[in-house]
Amino acid sequence: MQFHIVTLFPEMFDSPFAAGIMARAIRGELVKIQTHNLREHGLGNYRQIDDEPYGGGSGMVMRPEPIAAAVDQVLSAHPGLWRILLTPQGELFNQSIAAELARREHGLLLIAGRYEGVDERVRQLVDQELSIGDYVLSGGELPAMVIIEAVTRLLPGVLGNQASLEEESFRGGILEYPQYTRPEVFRGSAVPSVLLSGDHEKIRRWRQEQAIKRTRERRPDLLAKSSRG
Ligand code: 9D3
Repeated sequence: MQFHIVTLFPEMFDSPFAAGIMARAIRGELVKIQTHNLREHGLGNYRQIDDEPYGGGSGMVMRPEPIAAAVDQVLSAHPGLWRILLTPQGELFNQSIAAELARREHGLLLIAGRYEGVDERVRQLVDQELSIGDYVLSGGELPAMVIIEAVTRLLPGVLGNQASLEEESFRGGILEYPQYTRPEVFRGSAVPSVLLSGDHEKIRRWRQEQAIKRTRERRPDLLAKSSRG
C-alpha cells in the first residue's frame, strides 16, 4: 500500500518509520511512504502557504491553492488515492476505520495541516476528514503517522498470525484480560493460582470474566457497543 503525505515538515516522517514493524514492512515493499513538501507549492517569492483570516481573528489560516496544487500533482502521478484531511473537526479515528482504510488498494493521500486551520474550501478536495482524539496537537503530522501505523499493521503479510489474532480480539470490542509471566511472585504479589492450575477451560472462563470486569470498570463505553454487558 502506498501512503502519500502532504506536509510542511517532511523530515518528521523519517524516524518513526525507521524501526520495528514499520521498517520491516517498508523493506519488504508491503508499504511505501512518500512525503510531498507543501512549501514547494507556496505562493510568490516567499512561497507563502498561509494568510490572515477573513473577518479577523487571531492566528493564520492555510490558503487553499498550495494544498490543491500539491494534491493535483500527487494524484496526477498516482490516480485513485483516497484523500484524507487530518483535522480536529474530523471523524474520530478508530480500529474499524483503520480496517476500512487498509482495504483501499490504491493507497492513501494524507494532508497534514498546520496553523489554526485550513481554509474551508480545502474540504472539497478530500474524501474524508479524520481526527485522532480530543486533544490539541500542533498539526496533522503525528495523526498521519498514527493512521499509517494502525493501517499498516492490518495489511496482509505485515504481522504474524499471533499478532493478527490480538487485533481481532480488540475488534471484538472489549479490553484484554490480565497477563502474567515469570516470576511467580513479584514484590509480594502472586500470579493468580487459576493460571497455574492447568485447567484450560477454567482459565478460559477466568480470562473472559476478567476482561469483562476490567472493561466495565475502565471502558463502559466499549461494553455498551459490544453487547456483552
Ligand atoms: C482554536 C481552535 N483549535 C481547534 C481545537 C485550532 C486548532 C488547533 C490545533 C487547529 C488545528 C490544530 C492542529 N491539529 C491538527 O491539525 C490535528 C489534530 C489535533 O490537534 N488533535 C487530534 N487530531 C488531529 S488531526 C489534525
